[in-house]
Amino acid sequence: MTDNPFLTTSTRNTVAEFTREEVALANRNSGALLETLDCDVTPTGLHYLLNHFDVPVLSAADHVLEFSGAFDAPFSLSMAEIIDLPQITRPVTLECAGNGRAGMTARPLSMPWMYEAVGTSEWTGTPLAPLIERAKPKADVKDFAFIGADFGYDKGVPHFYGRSLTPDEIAQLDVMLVWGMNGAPLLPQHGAPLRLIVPGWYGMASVKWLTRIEALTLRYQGFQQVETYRFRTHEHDLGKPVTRIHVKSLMKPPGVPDWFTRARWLKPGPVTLTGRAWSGDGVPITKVEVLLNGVWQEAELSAPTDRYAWSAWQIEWQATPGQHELACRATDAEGNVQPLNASHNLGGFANNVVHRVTVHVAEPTA
Ligand SMILES: Nc1nc2c(c(=O)[nH]1)N[C@H]1C(S)=C(S)[C@@H](COP(=O)(O)O)O[C@H]1N2
Ligand SMILES: [Mo]
Repeated sequence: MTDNPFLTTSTRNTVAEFTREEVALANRNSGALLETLDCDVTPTGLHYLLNHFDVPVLSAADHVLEFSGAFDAPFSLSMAEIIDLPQITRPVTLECAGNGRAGMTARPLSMPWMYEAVGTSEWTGTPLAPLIERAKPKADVKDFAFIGADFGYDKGVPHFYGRSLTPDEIAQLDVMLVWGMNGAPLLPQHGAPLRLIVPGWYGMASVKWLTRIEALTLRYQGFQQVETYRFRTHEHDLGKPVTRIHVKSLMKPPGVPDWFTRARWLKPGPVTLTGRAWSGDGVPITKVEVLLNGVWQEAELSAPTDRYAWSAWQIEWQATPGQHELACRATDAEGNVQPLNASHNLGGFANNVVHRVTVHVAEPTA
């Protein structure tokens, strides 16, 4: 029994590292279970959640999407009219910009994600760009604001959750107006009855409970656009906006877990390590390396099911008795590689440090 490192209970008595507020946020905003990384499509109920305010439970029968502001031909659409528009379904990997925040030293206080704020769903809806065209934006339009039905306060500022995209961004990104997820209507927590999906960008742009698209002749100044989601190094730094997803990979934790620590127990012998890798803006993954016995080795990569969906990878490993630290890191077609150490910014955004998994390899004790 001396080789069972899971017998210790001392870590259960350590002082809580996280604040009450972080724990409460973590209870509201669940993450994906990493054991589902084998699935091309994350099972619907396991897709991560990030809801800033209270989830509005809206009625699809009464819901209206309004085009307002600097349009020459503004109009409104009911859900029945939206569902009648040309329909597309595509798998898109969505990741929260705050994913990895808890792994930063000098952890910013917000939703304390470790690795799990990512998932892939088959989103069904209609392309957004033709609808914007149909509303005829005036020549001097500089921004389109997307406003959700959820309202609350952040840093004392009351606001509806809202984000914007410029005309150039609308032209470049394959933005979808979405009402379906994995073959079923959107669930309330994922933005029912209507949301935006901005493929290739971090999740904050994919506004849920969408009620209004407003054309603006000045840049949108909403809280979620200008006050947060920026790479800031100090309080008075305006910072660059957070946009596209940074290259990343995750490993499905091999073996079985210890309930409390989640450390892994693995039998000696051959094991297939698997996981997923993705990057932003539809840039393909070109390489995934796995740290085995202290050496980075190239994994076998599968083609993704869609330009905006993650890629599966796998590699064989001969697990030898003892404690090992495994890690994976991805490279994309633009040469971006995951860093070995987390960088820091005030908001705790876009931490794409390599995923490390500690495994204990020994014969099972029962
Ligand atoms: N209206 C509204 N839209 C929103 C949010 C929100 O709080 N309110 N959260 C955003 C963030 S930060 C992310 S990461 C994604 C998460 O989408 P999901 O909960 O469906 O995974 O939704 C985005 N859209
Ligand atoms: Mo997010």
